[in-house]
Amino acid sequence: MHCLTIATRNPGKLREFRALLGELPLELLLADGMPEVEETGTTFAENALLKARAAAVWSNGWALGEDSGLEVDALDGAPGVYSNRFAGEGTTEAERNLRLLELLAGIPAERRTARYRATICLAAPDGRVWLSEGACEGRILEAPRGTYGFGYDPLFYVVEFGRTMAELAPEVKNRISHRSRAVVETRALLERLCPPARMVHPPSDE
Ligand code: ITT
Repeated sequence: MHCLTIATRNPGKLREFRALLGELPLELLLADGMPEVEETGTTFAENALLKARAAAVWSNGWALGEDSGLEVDALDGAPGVYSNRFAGEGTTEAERNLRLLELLAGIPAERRTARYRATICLAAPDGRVWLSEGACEGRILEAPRGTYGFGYDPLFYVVEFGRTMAELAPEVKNRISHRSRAVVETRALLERLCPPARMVHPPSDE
């Protein structure tokens, strides 16, 4: 394997995958021009599988799909797999954050517990798939803070750091996030599938 197609239209995710997988001897490709995959699954795993398989078929190569979202305990786990659409199709990140704040209005800090979840699917051109999962615990603040990251990061407070995910430098987010936890297994698998090319030294004249 030399190339891996990343099946995402989300630039924030893509940036993170580039950082998380950047050290592998692998060319990461965009699924540019691939028809949009309808996310009909009801779990992160089902949707990750749909995206990865579609990209493996489209590129006739190896592909990675990821589905992720925010689970808020006071909302019985919503928005979950609907994190990108729960305020309506085509809404902006700011509108979704506002909607989340409206839904949580009046709920005290200790009941605003939440977690990010991510499931990554690696798909081979021959139809084999591998799934891995990661989660990251936090709380939803009452107002956004910070400018790094994307999506719900300005509202997602990481207790151990006393900051929102959007206040943490990207390197820190990439050590603790749901995506970075899910990618550990995927990266180990990719390392086995594409070991670094061995350095071959030409015979020396001396
Ligand atoms: P692709 O399907 O093209 O990968 P998407 O943004 O539609 O992009 P999902 O369907 O997996 O991806 O939706 C995930 C949503 O969950 C995402 O749009 C954010 O709103 C939220 N989310 C996931 N991971 C996040 C993160 O690290 N930081 C902030 N929000 C995140």
